[in-house]
Amino acid sequence: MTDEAARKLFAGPCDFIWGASAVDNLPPEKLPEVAFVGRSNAGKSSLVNALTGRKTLARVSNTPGRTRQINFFDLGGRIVLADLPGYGYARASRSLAEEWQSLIFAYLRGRANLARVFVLIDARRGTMDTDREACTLLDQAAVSYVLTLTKIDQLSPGERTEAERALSDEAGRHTAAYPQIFSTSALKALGLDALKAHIAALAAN
Ligand SMILES: Nc1nc2c(ncn2[C@@H]2O[C@H](COP(=O)(O)OP(=O)(O)O)[C@@H](O)[C@H]2O)c(=O)[nH]1
Ligand SMILES: [Mg+2]
Repeated sequence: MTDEAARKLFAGPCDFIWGASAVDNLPPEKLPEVAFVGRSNAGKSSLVNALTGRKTLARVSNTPGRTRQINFFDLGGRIVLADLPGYGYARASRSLAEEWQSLIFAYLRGRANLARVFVLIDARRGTMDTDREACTLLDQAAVSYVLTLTKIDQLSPGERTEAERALSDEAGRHTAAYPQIFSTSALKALGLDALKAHIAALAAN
């Protein structure tokens, strides 16, 4: 898979195909699938939009926790992108366990066609306890994932180096995490080609 082929895949058609708010209502597992997970406001929807060159494909919200279902997008009939609800959104009455484990974790555990998960970390905040919990769940389910910094445009070069080093260290502490991390900005279109190449390599031919 060349970079050119990856660019072509992401420049082609990408369509919303399914929204699921319950784990018994997921789309057929016909194509390989990659999922974007992370805290509310981590930049999941923005990254999906930036990768596919669509401004409003995945809803970008200023209100944390607004995306309450799993949104599925078909990319060129070759791979499905899944934009998941954020797991950091917890009103006092609704614990992380409820929000995350009922839908997200059931999805992550049971999805046979799930080829890769991207765990998005807001570069300004770094890895938080809920991120580590999510990573541990993925470790236990043996679902392979890549830790991915978002919003790196918000950091100075020095801060960026430090954030990347810290996240690489974090990756080293998890059994199912890729040792290599990604570093991205949806706003400034940084680091997107590496992500596209990684996803394109998983796409069906
Ligand atoms: N500066 C900057 N802001 C971003 C970037 N990506 C997302 N945001 C902002 O972060 C907020 C949350 O983004 P969103 O994609 O809705 O996050 P989600 O809840 O994880 O889907 C929005 O206000 C976005 O405009 C980025 O690369 N750089
Ligand atoms: Mg979102």
